[in-house]
Amino acid sequence: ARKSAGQTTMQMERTFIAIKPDGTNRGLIGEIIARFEKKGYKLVAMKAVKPSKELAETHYDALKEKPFFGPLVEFICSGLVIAMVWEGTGVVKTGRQMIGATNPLESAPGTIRGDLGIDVGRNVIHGSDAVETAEREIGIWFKPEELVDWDQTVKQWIYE
Ligand code: IDP
Repeated sequence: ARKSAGQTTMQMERTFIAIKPDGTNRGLIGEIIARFEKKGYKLVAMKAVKPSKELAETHYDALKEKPFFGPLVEFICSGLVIAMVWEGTGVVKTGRQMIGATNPLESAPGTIRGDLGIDVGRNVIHGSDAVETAEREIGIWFKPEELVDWDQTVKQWIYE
């Protein structure tokens, strides 16, 4: 937990963010990373992967009864995924707000999905929905030693 003036309850936390194969194919990697960077969040890990079926199925385990599970897993495994861990105050919830609603047609303009997508099955990006989910997903995609311990030296200009 981080304490600063006027901000005593928000947590320094981590979230798992992944740019899906539609996002990487469409050349949106830089645009998406830029949004998290400019916000002030700290990049803790990043890698380019073409996920195995096992990895995709484990990641989306909670959705295995859904009719779209098969196509979803196939889609995630179909190309390049940029897997990332971002850190900062409230990054799980704020990251979800920056990403927008699951269906891009219902995502507000200004959000990543609202600005960059149309179909729910091609919604460009994944972001963890809770702190516990984030911990689980980070553990699925990254080894502990892949999480980089570094000092974001501008933090005094981001946090009061
Ligand atoms: P989230 O990604 O916004 O957290 P979830 O409900 O966890 O949304 O669904 C995971 C992913 O499954 C979505 O991002 C989307 O790619 C896909 N998905 C969700 N609902 C549908 C659907 O009705 N049809 C096709 N794909 C879907």
